[in-house]
Amino acid sequence: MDLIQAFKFIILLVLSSSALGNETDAITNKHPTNTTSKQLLITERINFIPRDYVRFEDSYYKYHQDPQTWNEARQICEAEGAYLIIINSEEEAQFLLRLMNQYPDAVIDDKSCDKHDVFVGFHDLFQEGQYVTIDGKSIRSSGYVHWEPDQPDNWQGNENCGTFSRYPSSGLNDRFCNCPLTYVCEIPLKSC
Ligand SMILES: [Ca+2]
Ligand SMILES: [Ca+2]
Repeated sequence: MDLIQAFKFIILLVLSSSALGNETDAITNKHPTNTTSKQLLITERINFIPRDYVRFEDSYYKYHQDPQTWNEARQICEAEGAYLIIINSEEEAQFLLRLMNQYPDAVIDDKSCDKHDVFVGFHDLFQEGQYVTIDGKSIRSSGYVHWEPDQPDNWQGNENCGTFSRYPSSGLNDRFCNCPLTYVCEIPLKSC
């Protein structure tokens, strides 16, 4: 090995050592030794969040642009380890509004019955007029019951599935379950 080759070898050694150090730091940051078991569970849970979910406070959310019936939307959310969004506060409703506004009419499939509405996780399928969330609680106990004007109206005696509208005013509505709409799935960190 001549002098130039020896010099290149030393440079390579230094670079390799530096790269390994960075990788080790990344692993250490991912699983810090002083992390509590609950924090570690949440960290591991985050690693399993499906693609395209975005975080707001204690949940992750995904806006699905492909319109589906309410029941199909519910099942797709469940298949992703999520549930059809349950709105629990005005803040969460405002976040949902901002999320929906990122998807203008032009990017939503024309099969949507209303490009201003998304399906959310409540219904009155069990008893007319008794609105419950998909986890079986009364909508009042969810913490957010802000209906659009003149809603719910059970239009044509057959509106039983929950929506949230972004236009003309934001709020809840009851709509036909089988008329396809876009929808939002939610994965709460609290379920860890
Ligand atoms: Ca109804
Ligand atoms: Ca209605």
